[in-house]
Amino acid sequence: MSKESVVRGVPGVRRAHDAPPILDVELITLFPDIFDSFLRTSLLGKAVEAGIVRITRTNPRDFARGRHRQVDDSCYGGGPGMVLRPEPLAAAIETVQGERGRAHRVLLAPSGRLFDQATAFAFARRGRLMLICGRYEGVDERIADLFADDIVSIGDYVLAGGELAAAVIIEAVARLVPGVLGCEASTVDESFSAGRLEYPQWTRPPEFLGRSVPEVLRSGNHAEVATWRRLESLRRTVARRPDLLLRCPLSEDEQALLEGRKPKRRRKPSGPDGPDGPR
Ligand code: 6GU
Repeated sequence: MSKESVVRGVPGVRRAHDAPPILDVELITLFPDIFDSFLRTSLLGKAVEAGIVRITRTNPRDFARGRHRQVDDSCYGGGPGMVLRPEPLAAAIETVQGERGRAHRVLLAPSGRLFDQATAFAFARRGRLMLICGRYEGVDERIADLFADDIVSIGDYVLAGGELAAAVIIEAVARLVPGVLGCEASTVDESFSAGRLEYPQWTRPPEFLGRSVPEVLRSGNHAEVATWRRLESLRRTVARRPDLLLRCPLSEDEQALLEGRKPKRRRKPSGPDGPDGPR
């Protein structure tokens, strides 16, 4: 039997010390140093140290030929800026796959489909990901054609390269992996998971710069707190992200809640939060 160890900083999670990572990310990047402090810090740093998450960085420049190890070149057809040549990227991708196996290969580019929470969940289920970071004005299209299973952007703005986008994706995906967050319930309630923004939150002190924590949150009435939070979450979504409502329209209950009407009666819940549970 293999030895077990308590994962440091992650209460209740025990795994064999030689267990494979649950999330295995291959980063293909010309600037591996960008990720140094990011990968060492906070819960992600702990998960990497504990072996729950493995991030391996590979630099295509190490596969470039010639005295100057040139990875970019001018663009066919003319135009500004440089384009990443396909050979060093292809060699990096194939070497990684030869050594550690096939991965779901994601090319990071502003021309990709938008990364969202659903994609984060899908990537978390994949287990093994390759994030290919573009740079300069772009990547030779044959890399997208021949090597990318997916092309993803993190938003409608242009970054100088895919590295920060890769960091965003790693953080969003890693925190969905069991044992990384330390509190699994927190991925359920939060913004986007149900097509709604998260409700506002407060902590101590109860009064700060003349602003008080809403009374209902200090009442101890769990049912009222839950209803209040649902309403605030809806109000926020309507005010800040009406686009989310197009994809995920208001239910009859939500409509009623927003208009201050009583929702249609549903079956009373049973269990600890039901009418017979603790007050
Ligand atoms: Cl993935 N790459 C670059 N260069 N810019 C971006 C992006 C990716 N996502 C949004 N902007």
